[in-house]
This record gives sequence, C-alpha cells and structure tokens, in this order.
Amino acid sequence: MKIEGVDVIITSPGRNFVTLKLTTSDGVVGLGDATLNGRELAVASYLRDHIVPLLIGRDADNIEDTWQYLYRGPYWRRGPVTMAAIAAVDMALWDIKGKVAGLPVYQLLGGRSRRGALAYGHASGTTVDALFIAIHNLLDDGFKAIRIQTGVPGLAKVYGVGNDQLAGQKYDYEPAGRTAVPIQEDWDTAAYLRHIPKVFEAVRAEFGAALPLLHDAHHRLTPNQGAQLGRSLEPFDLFWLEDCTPAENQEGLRRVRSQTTTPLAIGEVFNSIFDYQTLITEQLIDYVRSSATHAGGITGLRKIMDFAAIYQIKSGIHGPTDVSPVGMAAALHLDIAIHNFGIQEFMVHNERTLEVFQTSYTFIDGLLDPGENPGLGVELDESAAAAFEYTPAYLPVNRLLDGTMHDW
Ligand code: GCO
Ligand code: MG
Repeated sequence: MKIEGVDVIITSPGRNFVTLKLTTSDGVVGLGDATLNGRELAVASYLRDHIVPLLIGRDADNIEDTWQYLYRGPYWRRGPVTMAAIAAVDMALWDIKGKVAGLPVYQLLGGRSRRGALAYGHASGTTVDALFIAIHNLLDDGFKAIRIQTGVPGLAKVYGVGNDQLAGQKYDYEPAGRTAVPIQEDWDTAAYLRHIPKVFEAVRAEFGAALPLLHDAHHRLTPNQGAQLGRSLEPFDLFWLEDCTPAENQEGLRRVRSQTTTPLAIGEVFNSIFDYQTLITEQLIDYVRSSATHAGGITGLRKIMDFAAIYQIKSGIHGPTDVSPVGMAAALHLDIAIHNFGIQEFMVHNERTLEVFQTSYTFIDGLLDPGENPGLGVELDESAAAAFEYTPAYLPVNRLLDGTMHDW
C-alpha cells in the first residue's frame, strides 16, 4: 500500500491548526497533527517543501522505518519544527494502519490497560473567589482532577488565567493573541511565591483533602525558587507542580528534587527522548509532559514513555487547545494502552474547532476514552476547514517589572 496523496491543511477555527492528510493507493486517509503554537507556518513549510516529496510513492505500512528515515535522514536531528513534522506523518500512518485493520489505534499499541484516562481540567480566577466558581464549574462538568492558576496581586495579567467565569460557564482561555506581534505581560517572582501557597490553602479548606490539584509555574523560577515553591506547597499535597524551572537545564532539577517531595512534571516544550535523559535516569521528575504532536508522534512519545516506565515515571500528556483534536486523539490512544499512564490534560476545544474536526473520543465521569472507531477516530471536514483562514497569532512575551526579558 503506497502513499499517493499528501496534503497540508491549515485552518483557524479560533486558533491555527496544521494537519497532514495522507491518502493511500487504496484510498485510505490518515490524519496527523503538526501544530506548533505561534510557529505554525514553519512546520507547514517543512512538511510541504521537504517531506511531501519523500512520502509520495512510499510504503504506508512501515511506520517505524518511516520514523527513522525522517529522524535520521535529514542529518539535522530533533527540534520542535522537525519533530512536529515527523509527528504528523507518524500519526497519519497509525491512523491508516488502524483503518486498514478495522481497529482503534490503542489496540495496535497492545490493547487496553485501563477503563479510561483520568483527565484534569483548568480552573483559573483573577481572585480566589473567582477561582472557586471555576472549580465548581469543572466539578459540575465531571472533572475529578483540577489545575489551579490565579492572578497575583500587583500583576495585571498572569499565565493561565482567563476571564473570570460565571456559575455554569465553560472554561475559555486562549493565550495566543491574534496580533501581528506578541503582547507583553509583566512578572514578579517574589509576589507570586508569596501568593500561591495562600491560594492552595484556601482551595484545600473549601474543597477538601482528596481532590487532585495541579499547578503550572510555566518555566518562571530558578531551581532554588522552584525548590522553595515545592516546599511551601507540600502541606497541600499537589498531584504535581509543573515546569517550575526552564526545562532545558535538566541539571537544575537536581536542586529542586533534593529539596521537596512535591511531585514534579516537566517537558511540554521538549521534543525528544534525549531532553529527558538526565531527568528520567536520575528520577528527577514524576511525570513526562510531552504531547504526541511535539515529540515525534505516537512512535516518538511511546519510546519516551517506555524509557520512563523503567524508572516508575508516568505520563501527563500535554493537552492544551493548541494541540488539535487529531493530536488529542493520538494522546488518548497512548493513555489507554501504556502501563505507566498518570493523567491527561484536557482543555476542551471550542465548538467551531469540533465542527472542523469531528471526534469520537468521550469524556464521561472524569475519564477520557479514544472510542472504538478504526484508526485515531477523528475526521476532518475540509470544506469547514477552508472557511477559517490562517491568522497570525502569538503567545505573549514576559518582562520583569524593571523591563528585563523573562520566560513566559
Ligand atoms: C499547559 C501549557 C500550555 C502552554 C501552551 C503554549 O500546561 O497546558 O503550559 O497552556 O502555555 O501549550 O502553546
Ligand atoms: Mg504547562
């Protein structure tokens, strides 16, 4: 079975998504997600200009060989653009293999290891009162684990905090602004470190000891500050503290790890197993945060998770709305199949996105499931997609109060 058609489809139903569509000589269609938030066109060009010619006429059956061909073949390895492009090809090939076999992809990965994948939702509020409303809304929607982000006194806008919700409202947060250049936010680490433990104290007092709570520090702290935050949050028994330091300095995590028992999650900006080598072998983290979309697809992420499994490190696959429903489905098939599943991030896509991408995954009683449709279980409505043109959009940049550039 040969690959005959290769299309790169960009659509923007509220935010930009890049999708690869492969069509085989037998007419089987496979979809892959290649969305890299704020750098979408770079991956589209990598696919169109450098990968499409390699795929036409290639055997669609040999997924591992194609992965290795695209990883080793160009000489230049790794990197978010390359690995997102490889991911899209990989997912599309798994989708095709599932459709040909008449099986959902998780069956090809070894079958079911659990009834469903525990999901966590995002709750945020500019104040603690507003946060409580958001938590109640998520609990009403069935979420059994919740990420907590709040405003920080003195800062106008903080990562992870959307507009405050009313009771019964759905979470709606999109940090990428549809502007020609990124907007700017301000940051004050000392104010943040003073504030966050009080927020968790209030949430535990209101919602009890058992609710799994998570928090994302979004790469803003030094290792020592990360250690301080981890320690100050210990009484509130977090499920995890995410990205406490910029993750590319793996050694920095030794300091954090040696000072706190708060579980640590890292890796949404990583794209290869080598980014995790020290973190995994020295057991400096508890959860791997990569998405299938940014880490070389199902094949790439499966390699990372099997490596992590030896060290009792679990998955916490990245699932923001900047991963398309195709990327989300790929994550869910892995979640169900691997032994070392931890939790799955679930930010629900907006209605327009779900008209363009018709999904078959379900969210019932706190658990996600990829469904039983053959392949990944996501269809793309190309005419609906064509109605939403690419619009430049960028994540914010961040500066300290004195104007110094900082990590967003
Ligand atoms: C998360 C992430 C996202 C990122 C986003 C950037 O934990 O979900 O931190 O919200 O900011 O994916 O594109
Ligand atoms: Mg994060």
